[in-house]
Amino acid sequence: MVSLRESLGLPPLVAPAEDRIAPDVPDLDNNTLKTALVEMIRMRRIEEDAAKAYGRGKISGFCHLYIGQEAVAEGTVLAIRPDDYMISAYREHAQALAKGMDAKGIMAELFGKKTGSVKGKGGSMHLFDNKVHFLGGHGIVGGQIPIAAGVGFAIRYNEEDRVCICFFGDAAINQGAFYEAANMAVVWKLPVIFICENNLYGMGTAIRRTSATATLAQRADGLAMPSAQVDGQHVFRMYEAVYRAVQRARAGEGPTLIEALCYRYRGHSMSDPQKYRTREEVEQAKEYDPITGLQAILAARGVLTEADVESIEQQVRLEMDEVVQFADTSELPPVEWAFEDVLVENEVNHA
Ligand SMILES: Cc1ncc(C[n+]2csc(CCOP(=O)(O)OP(=O)(O)O)c2C)c(N)n1
Ligand SMILES: [Mg+2]
Repeated sequence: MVSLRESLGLPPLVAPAEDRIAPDVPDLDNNTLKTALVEMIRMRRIEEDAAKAYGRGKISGFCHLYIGQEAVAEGTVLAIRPDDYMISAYREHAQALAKGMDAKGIMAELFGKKTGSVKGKGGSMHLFDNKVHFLGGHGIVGGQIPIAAGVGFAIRYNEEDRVCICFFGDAAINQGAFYEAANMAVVWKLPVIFICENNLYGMGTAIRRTSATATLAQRADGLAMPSAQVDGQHVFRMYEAVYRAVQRARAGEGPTLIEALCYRYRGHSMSDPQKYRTREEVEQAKEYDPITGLQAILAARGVLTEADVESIEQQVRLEMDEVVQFADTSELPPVEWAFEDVLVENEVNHA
């Protein structure tokens, strides 16, 4: 039987002991990689806890989980600076955490509490924190893409050397907004890195039914934009691709499109019967889990034992228990807050 990886045209995985970062990209030391592993475990646990809280009726409305796609966010963060921008769609909790947003603020926002990152008024799809340059959380498919081009324009206008990372899904690349914004980004050489997370489905529709091109990376060809299709389940491959794109962007050479092949283990949102795929397919995708993949590399290098992993798991569990407790015991925002922060002049800081 053809494996999921083969069907995607991905090269075979390198043995963990031999797995290295490409020579043209700065290597990452073992401590950085250990921290990356901790961050990926935090991403997964906060999402698992969000799922549990959703089940207990603590979170209302939509809630889209990122479980399985952690290497895309972490590989990206490893290749950028804290002052770079990041903007995303509604599957953004883990990306917000990776960018440095406070876990308590994220969970409290999901719970709709006043201590949430946007005071409980945005919810799951609208996480935002200017302090760490995370610009949302957008519910309209593709809506964040032109905003990213605008951020890129502002960076150039202000003569800064920052970049803007723009995440969006495989379905979002079919939005006209992508082509309009991407074209301007190429013409004006804007420092935007477009990262299309191809998790193979847009809600319940498989990518093979909606794309005539073999890859989504090749959509950039008609725009004269450099592009690459990468293994988004592997933190090294993501880091390399984003690093190269960031180098180009900071050098004033303009945007790149990165197609990150990945897979979401959970449904599109919390209420998804998943009739469009088989259990076997999901199980196959899990064989290349991004977290166990990095763990295996660190173990093969002798820098991480099973006991270390257990202790990381335990620490993250304690952290997330506290995070959920914080969200649960926080108060709801008062009704009057609904009329505040609507316009910029109106902004009220309740911190
Ligand atoms: C403009 C617009 N059309 C339709 C929707 C409904 N919708 C929400 S998510 C989604 C699928 C998007 O899939 P993809 O871009 O692949 O991202 P993923 O959910 O896989 O992360 C659709 C059609 C929407 N939110 N906005
Ligand atoms: Mg998708």
